[in-house]
Amino acid sequence: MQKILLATSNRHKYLEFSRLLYPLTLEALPEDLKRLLPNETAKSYRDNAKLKGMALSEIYEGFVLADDSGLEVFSLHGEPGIFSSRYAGEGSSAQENIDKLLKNLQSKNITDRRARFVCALVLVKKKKVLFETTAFCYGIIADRQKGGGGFGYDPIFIPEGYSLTMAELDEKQKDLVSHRGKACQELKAFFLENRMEGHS
Ligand code: ITT
Repeated sequence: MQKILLATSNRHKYLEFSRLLYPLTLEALPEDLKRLLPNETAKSYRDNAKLKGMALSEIYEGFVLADDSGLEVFSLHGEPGIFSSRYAGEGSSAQENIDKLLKNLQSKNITDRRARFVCALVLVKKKKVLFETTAFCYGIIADRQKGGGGFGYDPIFIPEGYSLTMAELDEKQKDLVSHRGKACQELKAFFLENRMEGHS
């Protein structure tokens, strides 16, 4: 089976994708190639994922996998959305983003806390998109943050059917319900259906 280059600078995403796509082998983006990741200037998750996948496909012959993901709060008109990683400003930390979101909901007295995680996934080879999908994980925003697992907004997101935040679930539970987990199930099926190990 050929290796797949993962077009992300986010170590947490790399670790999640690696366990979700096992036994496919993922290659982390080497430090010196991270500068090739383009700015996310598109208006949709899908187009941002494509930007990342295509950019790395310029210099990598094999499969390139890219995703763009985010959290959407319905009562905030989909915020933080495609700006999830920089909600509190360029270079903001996960904690600063969480604080901004909770403060926003509180200051606007918002009681409808329904939200969803989104993951748009794109598989590219030789600058051609071979597969793409978008998957969701629905839930609500907790009143306060809890748990030390996961990353990003996990400490404030309670998936539908659970009373714990994503950061309180163990990895297996998160993978079963997460947006990224669902997108990866579809990608694995695509690899199987198309016997991609022989593809060149
Ligand atoms: P790359 O662009 O290099 O892949 P990134 O972290 O900026 O790294 P995204 O543009 O896809 O990746 O932004 C996703 C942000 O959405 C991420 O930084 C988190 O804030 C949030 N997010 C996405 N998936 C999440 C998850 O499973 N749990 C918690 N937060 C998540």
